[in-house]
Amino acid sequence: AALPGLLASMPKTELHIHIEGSLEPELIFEIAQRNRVALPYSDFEALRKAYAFTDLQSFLDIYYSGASVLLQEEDFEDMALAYFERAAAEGVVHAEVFFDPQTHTDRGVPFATVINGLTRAADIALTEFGLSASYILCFLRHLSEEAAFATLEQALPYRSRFIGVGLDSSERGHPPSKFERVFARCRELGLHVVAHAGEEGPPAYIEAALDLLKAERIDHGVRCLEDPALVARLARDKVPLTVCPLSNLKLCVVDDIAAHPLRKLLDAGLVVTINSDDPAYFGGYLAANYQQSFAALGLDAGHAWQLARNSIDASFAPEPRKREWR
Ligand code: ES4
Ligand code: ZN
Repeated sequence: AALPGLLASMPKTELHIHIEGSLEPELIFEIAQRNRVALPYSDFEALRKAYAFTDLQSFLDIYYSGASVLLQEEDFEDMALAYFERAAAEGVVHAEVFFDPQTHTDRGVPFATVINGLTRAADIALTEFGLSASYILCFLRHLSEEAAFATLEQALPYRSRFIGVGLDSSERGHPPSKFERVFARCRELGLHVVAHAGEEGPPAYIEAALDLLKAERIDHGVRCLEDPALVARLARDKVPLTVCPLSNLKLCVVDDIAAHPLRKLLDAGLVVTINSDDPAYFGGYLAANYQQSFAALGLDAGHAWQLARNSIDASFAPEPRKREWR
């Protein structure tokens, strides 16, 4: 009975959140108005009604159009600060936050504008909410490796403002092999490496993310269950999976939250974490992801402590900080 309270209050990290996916319809309209950007919806309620997705691509189309209102440093700051405030209220002590610079630089927004706004929000989150935040720069995999290299070049003057790189956007048809060289360069620069794999794509993309990109965590990864040898490898090597139950439901990766493989992944001995992915689009923040999964799958307080512990262990935070949270 006390489980929902525990899930919302236990100290935990969030390791799979796209900051552009935290942009609520109300804030999209507020920013659109002040930037005089026209939107193809009459108001925020009409926009929210359009959030009915059939697969990853149907979501990405509307996600990129929502992000098109972001023009000024303050827009990025307001977006991230709103997320940090909600996350801190749900027991999040540390967040490793994805951002998609190409979504903005391809519209003419300078990389500096994006990273300056995000950095200011993270600084405020630490002082106001005690939440430490780091950023992970994601390359859009539907774009070319050349475009990823150009983005890395633009980001290098701000190397100290992000801790790693990731790979997101349309998975099918865009295997990790496409980005092998740019990720090798990122590793030389001392950046952490993660990658979305096995959300819609096959288990072979998870293997490729590990073998070719040297990914330290796999984002989603739920389709690993189709390959028992891969599951054994992920368990043996303690490769964390950043699983996003409500995302998988809304993007029709699973038909029903009760059919979500979270429990199977845990029972297989994997380092599973729960995350919100794009909470403004998928109907809930981190606590809702925990609560709905726990209710549907019959998980208990033991699972809760294990998942919170995994989220701390799987983070890139310094070991002394981790000890404070455990
Ligand atoms: C994403 Cl759910 C998901 N998958 C891949 N790329 C993404 N970008 C934002 N959300
Ligand atoms: Zn994601």
